[in-house]
Amino acid sequence: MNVLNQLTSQEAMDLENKYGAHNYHPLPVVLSRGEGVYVWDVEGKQYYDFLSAYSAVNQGHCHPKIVNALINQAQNLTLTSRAFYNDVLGKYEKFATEYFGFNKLLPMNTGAEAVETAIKLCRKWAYEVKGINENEAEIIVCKNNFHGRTTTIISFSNDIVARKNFGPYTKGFIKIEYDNLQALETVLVNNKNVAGFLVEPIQGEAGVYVPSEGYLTKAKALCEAHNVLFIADEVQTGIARTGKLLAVDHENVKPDVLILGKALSGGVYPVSAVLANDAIMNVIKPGSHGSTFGGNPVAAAVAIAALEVVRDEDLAENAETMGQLFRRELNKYIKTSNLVNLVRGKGLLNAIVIEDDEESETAWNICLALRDNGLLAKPTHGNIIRFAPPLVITEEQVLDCVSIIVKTLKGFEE
Ligand code: IF1
Repeated sequence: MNVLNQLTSQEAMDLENKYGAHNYHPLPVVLSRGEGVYVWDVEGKQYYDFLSAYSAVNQGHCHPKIVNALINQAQNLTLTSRAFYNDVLGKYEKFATEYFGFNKLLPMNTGAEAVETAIKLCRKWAYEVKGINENEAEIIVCKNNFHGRTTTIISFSNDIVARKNFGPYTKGFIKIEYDNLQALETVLVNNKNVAGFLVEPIQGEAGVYVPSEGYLTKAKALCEAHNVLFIADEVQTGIARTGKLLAVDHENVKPDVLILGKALSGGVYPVSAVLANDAIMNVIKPGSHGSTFGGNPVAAAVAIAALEVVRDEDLAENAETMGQLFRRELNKYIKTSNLVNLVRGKGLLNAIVIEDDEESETAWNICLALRDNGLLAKPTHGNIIRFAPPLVITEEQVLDCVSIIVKTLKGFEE
């Protein structure tokens, strides 16, 4: 078979199963094109994308402005490494630091790399500025967190599948309950070696857990009172996903360290970043951190375009409005349903909780039926389905999708 021949869905799945590591269990659908809120499979069937590549495609699939930025830069200069300067990185760093309100940006590629970078930055600041004894820094994290899949990050995960048999694990992390200020304060009061608090403003993978109103504000205040860095992982919740540019903006909380990824590039290229002010970022000196592709000209050009699209197309406002419409319309069904308990979320990061246990197949089976009805979504657990369409979705499309979702769910009602 000539690999350039058009594959059938089954042929494509067979190739992945035979030649690819089995580190995922994808929904059985083979996509070959994306545009805006739509994707098409190899047989030409159209779907609404309600996952958005885990919130990396907030600007819509293959946004022309972002793709053109990729093409134009790629025809001039793709990669110099940071051994030399290039004529795009500084422009991007200036644009992005002003866009988010920080002095400096450290460019990386994946979300996990940016989280790792933030951990290193926090530790180095703790030793060289706060004065914690070397190798004794602790970072507070939340149970049911998801921050990526590197060895250090899974060391503080409580997801058995994500961490089993990957030890020995990295030390220096203290786990507390999410959305529990007393738990945070207790650790801060009793442990003088705390360097930072790493938190998702909304826990995405855990099932779109939105913390209590004021949690982020009070957590930040507790961190300030104890000279501990508040580190916001906005890889999934950032870039307008929750109805504000950042999820922390719902409470006007300014993190000491901001972690971005995914939609920072509109899903066109791996781009992530860590932002902080000079008092923190200046502990990083030449040679103390780096990456071959981090800050490359293509990433910089794509990220500028992706952020301009968010601003120019008012995507945060649209996410807020369309998210309210989505939850309002879905709740009309939920209040009559004996299958779905609730819908929760902010902006266009939402999830439904189904009356079933975490290990059940119900959510998976519902996603298979949604696929047959022209909408793609993925469960986060056996009883939770995340719904996160691109932020360019229109009112008409939201209403169409709610009707698809309701029709599908009714097929599973007792
Ligand atoms: C997978 C989850 C989502 C993230 C937050 C850092 C990262 C992620 C808050 C790391 C990445 C992705 C990873 C992907 C599935 C997806 C995911 F299900 F894993 F948890 F979105 F919820 N911080 N999340 O959500 O960024 O290194 O992947 O670029 O690993 O299966 P990355």
